[in-house]
Amino acid sequence: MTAITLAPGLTYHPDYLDRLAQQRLLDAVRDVTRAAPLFSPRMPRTGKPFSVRMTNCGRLGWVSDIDGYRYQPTHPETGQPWPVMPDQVLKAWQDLSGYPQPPDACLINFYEPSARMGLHQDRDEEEFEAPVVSLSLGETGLFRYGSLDRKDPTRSIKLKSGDAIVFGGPSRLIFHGIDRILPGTSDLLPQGGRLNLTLRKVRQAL
Ligand code: MD3
Ligand code: FE
Repeated sequence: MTAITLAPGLTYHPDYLDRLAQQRLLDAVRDVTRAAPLFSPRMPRTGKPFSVRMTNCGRLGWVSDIDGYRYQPTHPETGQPWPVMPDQVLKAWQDLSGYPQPPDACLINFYEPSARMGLHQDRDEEEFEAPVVSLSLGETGLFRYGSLDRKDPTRSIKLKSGDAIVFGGPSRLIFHGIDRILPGTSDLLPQGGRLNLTLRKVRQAL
């Protein structure tokens, strides 16, 4: 399979999942959202809702509310443990991460056509030696990434349904975000929108 190095530690795998694998992953995501419904995370301090809705699977899930960002073992609204990570997700991690332990968390972001995610760093994890693996489904997202300094110039790439991207090593803490969703770019999700799964090792191995 083709892997394109965009920067040290940043590899892009276009069309990593074929259409059948995308459909199977979508079915697995639907199973997760039935048990752990999408919720609207809120900005710390202000309580303003994100435009992206989220859920998680795996032993830990990322949540955000007025008290802050954190990983926790239960859904913020149902109080239930997160569903187990689907086998397909674990297999993608084994294949792409080069990391010896399984991920602790799989954050599932759902973008309606008008949703976006501002430029940020992912640093709520304790383990930065492990990469973050991202899988995209549905409509194309215009993804922007920069460097370790917010003020540095950025580049953009389109993440389309089935694409995978891995951020490790010197790219693990780069600024990144989703500027917008490109409408009409996929028929995988009948109602449109985009799903992104990010697989993470959160806790350091003992
Ligand atoms: C670079 N998600 O959930 S995926 C996020 O498409 C997030 O939903 C975006 O940023 C999305 O935090 C971007 C690509 C991505 C994911 C994790 C990263 C890029 C990353 C972690 C470190 C550096
Ligand atoms: Fe992020």
